[in-house]
Amino acid sequence: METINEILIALKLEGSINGLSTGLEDWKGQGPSLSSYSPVGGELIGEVNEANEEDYEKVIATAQEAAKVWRDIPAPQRGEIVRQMGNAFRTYKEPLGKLVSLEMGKSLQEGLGEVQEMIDICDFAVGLSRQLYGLSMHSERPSHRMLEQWHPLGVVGIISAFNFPVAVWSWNAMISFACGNACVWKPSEKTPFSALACQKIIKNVLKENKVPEGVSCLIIGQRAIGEKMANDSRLPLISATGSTRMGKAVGEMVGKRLGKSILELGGNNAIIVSKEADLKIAIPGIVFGAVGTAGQRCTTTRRLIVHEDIYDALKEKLVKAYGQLRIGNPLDESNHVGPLIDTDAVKQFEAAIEEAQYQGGKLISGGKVLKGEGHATGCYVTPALIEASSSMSITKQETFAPILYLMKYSNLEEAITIQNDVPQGLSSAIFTLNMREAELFLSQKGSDCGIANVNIGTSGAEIGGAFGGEKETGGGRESGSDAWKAYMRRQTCTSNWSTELPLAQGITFDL
Ligand code: UN1
Repeated sequence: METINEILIALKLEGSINGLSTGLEDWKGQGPSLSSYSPVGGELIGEVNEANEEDYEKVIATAQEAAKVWRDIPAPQRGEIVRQMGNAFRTYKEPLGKLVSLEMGKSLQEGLGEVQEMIDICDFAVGLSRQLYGLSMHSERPSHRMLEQWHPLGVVGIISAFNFPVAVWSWNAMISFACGNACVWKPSEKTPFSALACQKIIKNVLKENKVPEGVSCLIIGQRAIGEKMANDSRLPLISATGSTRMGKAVGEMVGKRLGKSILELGGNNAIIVSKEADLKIAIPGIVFGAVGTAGQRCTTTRRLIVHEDIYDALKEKLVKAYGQLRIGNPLDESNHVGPLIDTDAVKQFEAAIEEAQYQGGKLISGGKVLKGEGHATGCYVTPALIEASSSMSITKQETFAPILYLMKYSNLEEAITIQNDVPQGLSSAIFTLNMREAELFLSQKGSDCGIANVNIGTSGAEIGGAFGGEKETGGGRESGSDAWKAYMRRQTCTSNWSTELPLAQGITFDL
């Protein structure tokens, strides 16, 4: 296996990484030093300086200047530059995917998948750059033309989480670039090097195209930097991904200054398994949804609502599947589950399992912290299966770890009620071959989530759809479909080419 240095060399980051890459050539952060350790084997990935107050001001000013140049470049030409960014991600897919795996702890397949998601959103944004359509309307006044058009917002602030260190930023940034905005990105302080790698790749493309590098700015720091961004009216839009607690704070700060926000927050996603499900596809869908990324996706399957007639059989199959899971170094492709991000996350995993048992749940598989060779960081756990009831309050909380609560239902309406009866509303799924059940689940009486799947698990959404959820998930939409509209401002234009000045609503005003 390659060492960290070899990966960084492949990314051409070695030697140049010890500085904050902000869009200002060779400028370094002047704040305290931040060390990034891998949860895989505890190795130090590198150290980087956080931004201080002065750095923050420089970054915002640089982005503002760059935004003025960028917005004047025709959208399809901006799209061409985004196309080149996609190609650069293709070139660096392997080392970047490995760095993501190493720094965040997800499996190599998922690290590579994350980079693929970045490539895909670049392709989407290229097409979008020729499709930023507005409508035209018929004016009620003669010889008047009415239309709406979309303009860039300026500088967009992106706050991203550790669990998708690069892909979620790219959903926002690539769409935002096509829309004509500059971006300031605050990545998670737990994964700064994955962000630095992306920034370096992007900067090179901007440089080659002779456009200001400040179109893509990075700012590394802790919560205080995120708060500064949320309160900063020079950032008309803040797109934030993370916990509901964080999102409520950001939403409040942005709301106070009447800014715009896109919030993509916690999920508590359930799969309903009907007695008419094809278990051959349901089992891998459930297991991948629950243990993929070690249960640290916002789309992770956290609750399983199973028809009583098949409950025992399904439970047996799941216990067997969980027993076969290999937990260890995520860069070793024979392992299914890597580490949690840090030992704090492990403590939360243990506390939730203890609480679930206290509330009457029964642990039927996993739930242990692994120690010893290959698991020395203390971040590796065996995914937990817990028999539970929907009335247990712990099942209504998002614990960012691989814990799956199993529950029984007797009719589909009841299952849908259980599925919706949580504060979060991100993703949901049903496994059934019964068309009436599937349609009820997708109807207005069905799932109340932003994502509703049939015969597919809750995680692994494609970039072409709008991504996000309702209730405490925050209501924002990112990525595909018409999510781009949130990154632009709409302008309604009415133009009079007559020789009169008729007023709307038939009002007369004679002088
Ligand atoms: C997240 O966990 O914040 O749908 C994003 C999925 C991925 C994205 C997850 N495409 O699971």
